[in-house]
Amino acid sequence: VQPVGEVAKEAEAYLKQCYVERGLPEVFLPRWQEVREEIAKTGKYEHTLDELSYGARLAWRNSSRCVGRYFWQSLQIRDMRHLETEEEMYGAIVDHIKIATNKGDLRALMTAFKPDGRRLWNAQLLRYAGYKQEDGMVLGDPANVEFTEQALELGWKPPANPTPFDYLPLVIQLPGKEPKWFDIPPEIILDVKIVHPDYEWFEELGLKWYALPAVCNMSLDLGGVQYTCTPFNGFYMGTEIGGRNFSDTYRYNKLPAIAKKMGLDCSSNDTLWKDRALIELNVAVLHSFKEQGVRLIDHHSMTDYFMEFMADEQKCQRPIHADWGWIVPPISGSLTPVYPLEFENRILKPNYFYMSDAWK
Ligand code: HEM
Ligand code: NRG
Repeated sequence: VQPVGEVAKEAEAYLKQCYVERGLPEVFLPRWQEVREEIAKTGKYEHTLDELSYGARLAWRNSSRCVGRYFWQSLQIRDMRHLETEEEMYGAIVDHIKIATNKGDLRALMTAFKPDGRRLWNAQLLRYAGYKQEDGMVLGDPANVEFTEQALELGWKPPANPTPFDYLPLVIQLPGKEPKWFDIPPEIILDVKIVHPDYEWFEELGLKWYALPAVCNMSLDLGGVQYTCTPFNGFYMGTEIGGRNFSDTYRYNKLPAIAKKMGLDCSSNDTLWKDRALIELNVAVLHSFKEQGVRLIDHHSMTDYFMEFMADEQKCQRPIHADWGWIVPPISGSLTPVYPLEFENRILKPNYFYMSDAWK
């Protein structure tokens, strides 16, 4: 809980930006008057839906690690601040998944729940379980081992025959209460089988990935209010899946298997077998999403858009803040126009911030 003076300061700064930036300066003073009185009386205040919506978009625009910010104005917000129970929230999240997935024509969406400290324990709405096995190996996604263990402790039961791609349950926790878990109805989840345009053997790797990247472990810090439960999504850039999730040695680690199938000489680094396998894996990801009618973007197009985002911001005389190591894609970085740029990485508010794991 922040001191009242802090809340008031942040509220004033945000409301000013919210109204002045949109050419409504005359709204600012009366609104700020009202909010100031509310904060003096109760220590807090509520955003209008318009303030919440614009704030969520600004927080995206300020996310210096996000290369997708060209689309910041397209974010839609569902106001679910009136919901109380875990069951109601579960229903709203199921709706979020359906609306955002939109049968493959993904749309950028956020669902905002009451900012009272409630949490989703998940890192994303959709993610695959990671089961630590007796030999120390992991079945599934090693990134989710800890969360999977938490879900098991809460009584979630994995399928009778665990696979590398079992969807984890949603874990919802209200302030001061025990968390509750809920299985996501499989029929609302859209996923994409990974095949290669030229290599028929590729599908024997048995890879698939979900369409909807929906982050839900970050807090929207807006005008002195912490929205700790605001799942948001856009759509994937192909390299997130092909350049990291499937290829990192500490994730699905698929490059050795792909290189072997390609018949590459893996005995030495300088045959570039990893690099060649990595490219074909990324070709397969882009091809599969496109063929199965699911929106995603390649890293060349996305970084071109990022240059346009920078130009748009310059036109509005706003500084651009970015985190180079996150903006440059994890493959073929030097082929993209962002590679030679230098950025200042300042963290403006509103923004999305990491929270500590809810179970710690
Ligand atoms: C990070 C792309 C939409 C906020 C990222 C990353 C990529 C990306 C590639 C780096 C992820 C990583 O390396 O793990 C996109 C694309 C979008 C999109 C293609 C499509 C519209 C959004 C939306 C929001 C958002 C809708 C919020 C409203 C963020 C934030 C990060 C991020 C906060 C940093 C996450 C972290 O620090 O872990 N984005 N994004 N993005 N994006 Fe976006
Ligand atoms: N790299 C993560 C997802 C992080 C966010 N990426 C987005 N966000 N595209 C992964 O699952 O691979 N988004 O809101 O669209």
